[in-house]
Amino acid sequence: MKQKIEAFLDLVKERNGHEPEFLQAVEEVAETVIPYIVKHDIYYGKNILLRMVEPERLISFRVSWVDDDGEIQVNRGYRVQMNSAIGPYKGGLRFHPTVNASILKFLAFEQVFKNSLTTLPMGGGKGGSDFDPKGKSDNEIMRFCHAFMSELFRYIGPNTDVPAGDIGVGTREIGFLFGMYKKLQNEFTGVLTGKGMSWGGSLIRPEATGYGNVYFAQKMLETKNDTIKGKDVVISGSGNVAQYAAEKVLQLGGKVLTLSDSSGYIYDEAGIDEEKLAYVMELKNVKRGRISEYLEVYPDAKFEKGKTPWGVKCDVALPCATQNELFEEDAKKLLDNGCICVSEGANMPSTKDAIAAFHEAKILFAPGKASNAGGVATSGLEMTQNSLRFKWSREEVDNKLKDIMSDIHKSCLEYGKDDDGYVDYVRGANIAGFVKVADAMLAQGIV
Ligand code: NDP
Ligand code: 2IT
Repeated sequence: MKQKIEAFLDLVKERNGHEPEFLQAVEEVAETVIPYIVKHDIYYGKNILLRMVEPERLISFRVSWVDDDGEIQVNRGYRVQMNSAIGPYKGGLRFHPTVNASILKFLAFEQVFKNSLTTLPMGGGKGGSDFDPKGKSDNEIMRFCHAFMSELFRYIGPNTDVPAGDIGVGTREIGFLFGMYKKLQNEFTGVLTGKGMSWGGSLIRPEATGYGNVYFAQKMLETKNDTIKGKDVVISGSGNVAQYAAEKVLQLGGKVLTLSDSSGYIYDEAGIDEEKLAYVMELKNVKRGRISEYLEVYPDAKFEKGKTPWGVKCDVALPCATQNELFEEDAKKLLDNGCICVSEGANMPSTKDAIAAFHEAKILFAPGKASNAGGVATSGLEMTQNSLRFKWSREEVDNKLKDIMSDIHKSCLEYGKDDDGYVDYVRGANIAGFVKVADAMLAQGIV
């Protein structure tokens, strides 16, 4: 088996040797899915996984725009259309200086499995740009978004490819992107999700990734007859996912000890309560400030510059910032401090060695493609509402989100239970996600 996996990975490395994040994501899937393929004749010998690691289409384009000083700026835009076997390509857009083909291919690849797990008919894609939104004026953001969409619009559509937000892309950016798409196509359609509430957005979409992650953690804890209530929770990030993960933890009676950004983390021993979280939301979403400014209002908290929060003692850890932000040594610190549950809000935040440490200690560990799927699932619900020209209530969407997270949890149990009863959620999510896409690919022939 080891040889089969290595032979496959060698092929993938040959073609993508310069793409470390993509290879990392593929390796994790290959190690769990190839043993399953080998045992099932309908999948064996069809090179399905080899087909799945090759994007159906990878688009790269120039984005030129003019900054507030009148200087011409040039960025690179991308869309990776990874797999459309079960529905239109679907996945976010990331604006961050680190964006490159490797990062977007890893994200698009993960998205294929994640979207399959949601039970909704969505293929996988991802896109974005190396544009850095930090420090840009609203007008610069608008000009960049308009320039980006003036090329991307050719490749997307409500039945073709439906982008949404990710790091650096929130409701403001989706608004500017939608405005340009609508102007160019002269069509008001659900071509993007994460739209504002007065122009086709879904209630609960802003909250969905963070809420969904905590619903998933709650499902995992239930398997141990436990709950979030009374738990000390450490969260990384302070953006969309982190904020609403924190909100849900508080609603369920947990205590939030940390938040972070790329400059460091804050630790508030007394707990970040509703009032403090409202301050963080205003600081990050309106003032677009740094998390260290928390101390200006709450001086009893500590700011640890340049560090991640994994050394803070906790019961539950929710990595909600970015990929490869939790290493083996961090996993060991969490385990030494008695952490019993790690549920990923970000995409691939834990390294391979960190995951191995969690598995070895047999704690509850959920990979992002399962635990952060609530965001894209609610995007799927936004697409449905747009097609129906209808709007569901907050409660209706939230209940559907809860049901979907519970179904994803069940799928992980179905494919991830070891003989001793321990649940390997990585294996469970990968195989469950794979089966649905592979069946559709087999039915559709070699295309
Ligand atoms: P935001 O842009 O709203 O927030 C990102 C947060 O992560 C910020 O606090 C940011 O800090 C921090 N961060 C970003 N890059 C780094 C880095 N290199 N090192 C340390 N911190 C970093 O993005 P989201 O909250 O939407 O996304 C967070 C994660 O969740 C990503 O992995 C994304 O792919 C994933 N995700 C998002 C979904 C969504 O619906 N939005 C759905 C599913 C997954 P700073 O401000 O300093 O950059
Ligand atoms: O990683 C993700 O799932 C997202 N950024 C959300 C994608 C979406 O289409 O809502």
